[in-house]
This record gives sequence, C-alpha cells and structure tokens, in this order.
Amino acid sequence: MKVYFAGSIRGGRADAARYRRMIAHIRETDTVLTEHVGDLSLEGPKTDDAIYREDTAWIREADLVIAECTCPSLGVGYELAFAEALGKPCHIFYRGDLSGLSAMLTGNPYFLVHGYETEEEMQATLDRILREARNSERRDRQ
Ligand code: 6IA
Repeated sequence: MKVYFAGSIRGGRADAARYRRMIAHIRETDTVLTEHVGDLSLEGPKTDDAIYREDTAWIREADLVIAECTCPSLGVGYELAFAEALGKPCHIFYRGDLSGLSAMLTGNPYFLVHGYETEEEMQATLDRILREARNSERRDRQ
C-alpha cells in the first residue's frame, strides 16, 4: 500500500519523533510517500508552491492517508479534506482524550478516528489498518 502520512510541520514539531516512529513502523510492510514529515531536522530549499503541488500529487497517488492529529495543524486538516474529496480512506490518530480533537474531524463520519494511549496500541492499530487495506485491495483485484 502507498501511504500518505500527514503530521504537523508549521503547526509545531512537538510530536516529530512520534511521526518518525510511525513512519518507520509503516515502512516495515508498506510504502510511505511522505517520509520527510518524520524528519527531525526539516529544512530545505523547496518553495511553498512546490510543496503544495508535490503533496497534493502524492495524495492523489496514495491508497490511504494516515494522519497523526494530536498536534493541531492547518496543513494536516487541509490534506484530510483534500483526501476526503478524492475518496481516499482517511485514518486519524489521536493520543489522549478525543474531546480535544477538532469537531470537524470527529463530527465527520467519513473519517476513521483512532484514539490511543500507548505506543503498542498505536502500532497494533496501524498493523490492523494496513492489513485490512491490503486485503480489500486483493479482493478488488479478484
Ligand atoms: O500546516 P503544517 O505545516 O503543520 O502542515 C503539515 C502538513 O503539510 C504535512 O502533513 C505535510 O504533508 C505538509 N507540509 C507542510 N510543510 C511541508 C514541507 N516543508 N514539506 C513537505 N510537506 C509539507 C516545509 C518545510 C519548512 C517548514 C522548512
């Protein structure tokens, strides 16, 4: 599966190490199109219009979107709405009490929201999502 992983960048990098661990875990079985989201020393010469064009092209290419939304980010919210408009399955991870997550995400039944507390719980949910996505892709091909 090609996964578009979304996590806060200008919204704040408090969870960057967690994004990196999630990306590494997904990469054990699948492909992550957006590894830079977990890059702890994010910098580069890319212009904002290049970032927008590249990221939206990757969302079009992705089989599913996985977003870690504990740290609020305008960009991640935009990416989720963009992916929804394209009909891509969208999985939202949130650590802690779900009442802190935007109602625009929790109130929209299209989004699959996964609350978690521990790293093990988060990894088990990732494994299940990816396994189910692979199985449904296999069924579609038959
Ligand atoms: O509003 P935010 O910056 O928090 O939005 C984060 C989301 O937008 C991520 O899921 C990324 O997919 C995308 N995004 C935002 N900035 C970038 C970026 N470079 N490169 C790739 N994707 C991005 C910004 C680098 C700069 C801060 C040095």
